[in-house]
Amino acid sequence: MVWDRLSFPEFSPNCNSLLRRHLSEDLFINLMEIATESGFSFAQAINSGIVNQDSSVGVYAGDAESYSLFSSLFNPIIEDYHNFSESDIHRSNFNTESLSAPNPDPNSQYILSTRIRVGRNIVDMPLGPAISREQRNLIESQIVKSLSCLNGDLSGTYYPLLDMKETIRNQLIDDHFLFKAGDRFLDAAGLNRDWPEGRGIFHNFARTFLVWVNEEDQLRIISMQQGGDIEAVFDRLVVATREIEKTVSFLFDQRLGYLTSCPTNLGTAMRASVHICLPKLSLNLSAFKKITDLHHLQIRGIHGEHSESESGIFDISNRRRLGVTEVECVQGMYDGVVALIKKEKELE
Ligand code: ADP
Ligand code: CIR
Repeated sequence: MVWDRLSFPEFSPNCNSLLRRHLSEDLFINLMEIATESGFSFAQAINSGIVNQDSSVGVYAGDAESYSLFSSLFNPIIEDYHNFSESDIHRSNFNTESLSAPNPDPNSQYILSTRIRVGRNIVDMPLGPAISREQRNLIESQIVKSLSCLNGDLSGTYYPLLDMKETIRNQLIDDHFLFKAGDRFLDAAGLNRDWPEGRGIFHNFARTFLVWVNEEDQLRIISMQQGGDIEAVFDRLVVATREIEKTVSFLFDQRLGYLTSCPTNLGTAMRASVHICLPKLSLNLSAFKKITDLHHLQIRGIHGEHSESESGIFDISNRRRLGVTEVECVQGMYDGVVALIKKEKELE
């Protein structure tokens, strides 16, 4: 899609993005020539959703200021995605004692693995779409220094993408540990500039604790393991995030919680997921969707966002991240997974 940035963008008839839903011509005219102090323009904020007409959302923030300067577009999108209105305030509960999620599948019949991640960005820095090469590299060294302070089960090694052999990189991606290269949604948002410099992955020996550096967000702090022990995965994430917070300050807004480059990740910036095998239920899409909708869950494919399911295996995670606490994100995912397993058993 070629777009001259000063005329109202064309949307294809089958484009269902939140950008298309909420961008009126009047709004476009009001914002089209505006940019934030770090130089991130409105055109950059909406470019991904115009270039990629199959976007579900279609906008990215370049810095904290994007959320206020472009609020006439961002607020309705945020409200639509998270059901979070302008008068709402984000709440946090990142305490392990508040979660009740005993393993719903102790024999690992259905749940292959559990993963919980949070996104974080560094205070007083632009977000990835507007960051300079120097700032990105500086952030990488700051994060690597902070991660080198971790002890015990969390201690590990940082592997910069620049030095990584392609075979190793591909294996890490196939094994669900590393982000993919060349994502076209991120590319159009300016998030792949200077690739692969400044990007990398830190992980402990067991690969149960990982940190992605300078992908869509500056940090993606990840806890994951085989099977369905959701409490253990959450506990590890809480401990690791608190440890990192001792040496790095994160971008946080009173109303919107942790600030992230994609508005779907605001608030907790948490995605709690299981890879779950539901061969019978997946043949009955309306029953499947009824349960996932009731529990505010998102269905993704086996290789993450914008990928397909394989062999009846799905990535099931909390959809909302803002206006709900961290514990509520995980508890909602847990309750939904319990319901999915119950239904699958009934169909067997
Ligand atoms: P994000 O979680 O940051 O939104 P993606 O949807 O792109 O990003 O997923 C990143 C990677 O994590 C993918 O390889 C995906 O398959 C993997 N993944 C997600 N959930 C799980 C899980 N429960 N178990 C194992 N791997 C997972
Ligand atoms: C889209 O609009 O489809 C992409 N920009 C992704 C939106 C949500 N996912 C994400 O932030 N990881």
